[in-house]
Amino acid sequence: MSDERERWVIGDVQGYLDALLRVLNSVGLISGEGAHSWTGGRSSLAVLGDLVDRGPDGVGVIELLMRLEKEARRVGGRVEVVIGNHDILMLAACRFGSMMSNATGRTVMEDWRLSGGVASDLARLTDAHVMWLRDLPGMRLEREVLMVHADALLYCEYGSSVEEVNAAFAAILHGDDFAAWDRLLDNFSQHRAFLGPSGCQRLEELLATFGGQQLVHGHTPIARMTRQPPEAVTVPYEYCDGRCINVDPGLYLGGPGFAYKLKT
Ligand SMILES: [Mn+2]
Repeated sequence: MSDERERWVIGDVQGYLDALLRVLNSVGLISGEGAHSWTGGRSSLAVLGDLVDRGPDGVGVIELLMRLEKEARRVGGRVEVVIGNHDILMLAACRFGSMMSNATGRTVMEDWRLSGGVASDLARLTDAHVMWLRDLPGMRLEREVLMVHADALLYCEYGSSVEEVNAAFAAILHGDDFAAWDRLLDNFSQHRAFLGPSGCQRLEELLATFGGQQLVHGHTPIARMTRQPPEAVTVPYEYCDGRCINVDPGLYLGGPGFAYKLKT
């Protein structure tokens, strides 16, 4: 078991449990056949949301992370997950499936299916999975690294500190205000907020608001930003002078996946 304290980040898993297992194995955070237990010691793993949809085994991803979270905690390590729009959309499909979205004009269930919702995930979703998902924060800040799912400014609409945003997310995800769920999902349709002529300025404003010297995000496949072939994406995409780091491997586009070790 590793005794070093390393900090690892993994982007959008999207139901590709096999890829997640392969990547975690390759960096020594898990090992073993079948059981795949935590061997990361006191290291930490952050997973940046969109655990489900598109890939075949979203619930398998949730169950693995729930278990590794406990195993890591027992030995002084940590597994920390932030929530992504696909996770919220699956929860919404489970809870408000027949409601009509104001933003899309379709039922939530139709929106979820069109976004790659996997019927067997919804069928296997238990109360324990739902409770775990709706308690996930929207943002994390640790040792000058701000971690979120989306390269979007939506977080600013929910508060001006990490704690405020996470409390606002929790209030929505624990509540019955469908319009607030619908608005939250619609807000996640933004991508690429930190690219383009004012992108780095927007990044500086986000970091000034929430803290941190660096933002790590997923949500927009790296291949879509860099126009690389998806299967060639094996490292994060760093932009804004290394202050912004995209870790979305684009697994559903054919990316092999990777884990990123934070330098700090
Ligand atoms: Mn996303």
